[in-house]
Amino acid sequence: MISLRYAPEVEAARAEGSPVVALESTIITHGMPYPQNVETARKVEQTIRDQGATPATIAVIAGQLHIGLTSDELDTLGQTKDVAKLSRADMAACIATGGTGATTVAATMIAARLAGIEVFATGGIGGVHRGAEDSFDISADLQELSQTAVTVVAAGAKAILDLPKTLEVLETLGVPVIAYGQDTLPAFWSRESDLAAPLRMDDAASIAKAHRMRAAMGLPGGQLVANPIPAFAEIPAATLAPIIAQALQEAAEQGIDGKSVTPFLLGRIFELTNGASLEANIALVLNNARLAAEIARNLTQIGA
Ligand code: PSU
Ligand code: MN
Repeated sequence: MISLRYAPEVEAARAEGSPVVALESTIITHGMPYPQNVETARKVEQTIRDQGATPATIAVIAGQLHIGLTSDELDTLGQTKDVAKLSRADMAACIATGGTGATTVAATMIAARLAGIEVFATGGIGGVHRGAEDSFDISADLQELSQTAVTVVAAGAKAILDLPKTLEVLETLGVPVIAYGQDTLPAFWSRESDLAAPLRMDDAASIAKAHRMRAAMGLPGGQLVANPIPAFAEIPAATLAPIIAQALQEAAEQGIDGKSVTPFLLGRIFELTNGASLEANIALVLNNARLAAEIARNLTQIGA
């Protein structure tokens, strides 16, 4: 059995059976610049505490799988250059060789399940990239949702991706995609896309019940909750479209591939929007943290 390194507050929450929400670390190391990354991570953690749950930010540090980071660990991770970006394929190798790495959605789900954490809040999941018919670039996050029983709260998939193809793959894999409080799929920086959401739920209690029902039916895999960005922080899709097109073109011209694609695109969109994309990203993560904490509280209320 792998030994997990619990942060003191997570250990305490486990001992008393109170709700815990997992958080990823790739958004800290590869998704946002320093120092906003660390500031945001702290705000996200505090939002979860304010909602009556305990945050557990997941990362591999010097070969140890951490479930919850201390303030110092968070600060160090947020400033360390060249941290590995870990997914299902490489997390075990990183731990085995004493490495340090940040966990993507897929890797965070795996760690959360090992730690008995049922809910996870993030910004956006990885998905099917545009041009995937040639590049085959489909995030391992989608497979993970079909295998690992964690409810993931995100703001939909980013508009840098191919949203219709992402939805198709999720449907093929049998992953429930639940829009929170609306009929259309949210599109990360924008509240709405022109795609109908496969499922809609209007309260955290229903999402928690559906999570339990999947387990009762012996269905593996998690749920994707797509929570629209708050209206005040939204960037209209039409404003972003040319910026995304430019970032995608630059990625193609510079031959960016593999794991570097998503961080490159996010970085360029940050620069091209003069930081507005980051403000939006921060607002939606905080919003997702609130909903995830509410779902975690409901799961605790229902019981195992
Ligand atoms: N969404 C964000 N910021 C991020 C990511 C997603 O707003 O940093 C990260 C997540 O960790 C996600 C990963 O799991 O990007 C997907 O990477 P890829 O497309 O290489 O699978
Ligand atoms: Mn990829």
